[in-house]
Amino acid sequence: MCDIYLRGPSGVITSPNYPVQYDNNAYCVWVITAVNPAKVGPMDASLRARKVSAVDSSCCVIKLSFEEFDLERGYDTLTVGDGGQVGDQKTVLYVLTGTTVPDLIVSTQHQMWLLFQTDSVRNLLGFKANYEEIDQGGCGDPGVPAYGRREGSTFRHGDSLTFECQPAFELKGQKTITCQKSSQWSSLKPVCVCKSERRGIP
Ligand SMILES: [Ca+2]
Repeated sequence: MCDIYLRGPSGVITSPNYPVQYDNNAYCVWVITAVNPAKVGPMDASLRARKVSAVDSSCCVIKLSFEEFDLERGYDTLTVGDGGQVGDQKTVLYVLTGTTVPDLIVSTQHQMWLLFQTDSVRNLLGFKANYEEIDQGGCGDPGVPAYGRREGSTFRHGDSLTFECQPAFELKGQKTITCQKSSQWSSLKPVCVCKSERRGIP
């Protein structure tokens, strides 16, 4: 009824009917597969050649981050697994239920599967999640703030990015963020706000 196969590099997954309540007796499957076989910079020509000649889908993993999560606790569940074998208990990463928005989930393989199951009574809003393929051992590109610039262009564990704003703007938030081992940035990227907004403040 809802078997959905998705490709990278990014996209959105929502429960059926979202943002309206999901149905009873739902059984929905998603499989996300990374498409980018060699996410390496132009400086790494030899690395690129090596990676392409290797198994071409082994480079990237899938990062899943939730925006909204609202399931009937204990009865309606979203199971997230590593790889493409939907329902394989050995590959289950998390069985999610309830109303707390889960933390970011990163697969270890180039595929991730999701299985949404509901029982025969009581429906809630469901969930909305974003997926993105990222280098294994990395956090993904957080982007550059509007009216700003960024130093650093690698997103692997331990890498840092430093942000700066154009002359008429000032930075709000963390100037430097670091990719943590959890594959999450230490902080959200900062924003650049117009300095004139602060005029009149002593
Ligand atoms: Ca239910």
